[in-house]
Amino acid sequence: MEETNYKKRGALILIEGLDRTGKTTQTIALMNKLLNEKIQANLIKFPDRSTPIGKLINTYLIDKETQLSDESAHLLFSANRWELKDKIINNLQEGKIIILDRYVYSGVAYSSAKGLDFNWCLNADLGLPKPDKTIFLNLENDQDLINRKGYGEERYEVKNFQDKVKLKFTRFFNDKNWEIIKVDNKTIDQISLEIWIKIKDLINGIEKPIEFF
Ligand code: DGP
Ligand code: NA
Ligand code: NA
Repeated sequence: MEETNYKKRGALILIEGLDRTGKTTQTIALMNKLLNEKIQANLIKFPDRSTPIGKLINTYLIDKETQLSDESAHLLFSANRWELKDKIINNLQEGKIIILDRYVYSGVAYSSAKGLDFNWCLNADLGLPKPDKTIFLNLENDQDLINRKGYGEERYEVKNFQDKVKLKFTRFFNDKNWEIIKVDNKTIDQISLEIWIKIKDLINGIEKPIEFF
C-alpha cells in the first residue's frame, strides 16, 4: 500500500488585495495573534524592498520618473519572489507558519492590468510554493479607496488602474483555497476575527506536501 503519512509542516497563508485595503495591518495582527498563541510564524511582505532587487523595485514604485519596461518590471517583482523561495519552503518544513503580504496573484493582477499577457505573467512564477489559503480583502465600494491614508503616493495608486487590477484579481476568486472577505464598513478587529475563523484549522500544521504553482 502506498505510504501517505507526510511529516507535518507549517501552513502557507496569503493575504491579498488592492492597495490600501488593510493587508499590512491584517498580516501584522495575524502574526501577533499567532505569537501570542505560542505558534511559530514568520511574516514575509512582497515586494521585499530590502534585497538588492527589492531596492530597484522600491525606486521604481516611489519615483514615477523611473523608466522600466512593463516586462522587465514584472520580472523584477517575480525575481524578488524567487529570492525568498527557499526560505519559505525551509520555514514550512520546520513547521513554521508563513504569512504572506501579497504574492504571485498580485504579480499577475498588476502586471496583466498594464496589458501584459495573463499567462506570460503567471509563467514567470511557475514553480513557487502555492498558498494553502489565500484571503482576498475586498473593498466592494472602492470609491472609498482614494480617501484612505497615503493613497496616491506610489506608482499604481490611481483609481482607474486599480479598477483594472481588481478585474484581473476576480479571475482567481473561484480558485481552490481562495476566500474573499468584504472589508467595507468593518473595524480592523472584525476583519481580523473573520481572517482567524478562515485560517484556524491550519494553525496546527498540515499533513500534505507543499503544492506549487
Ligand atoms: P505594497 O508594498 O504592498 O504597497 O506593494 C507595492 C506595489 O507593487 C503595489 O502597488 C502592488 C505592486 N506589485 C506587487 N507585486 C507586483 C508584480 O509582480 N508586478 C507588478 N507590476 N506590480 C506588483
Ligand atoms: Na501600495
Ligand atoms: Na500594504
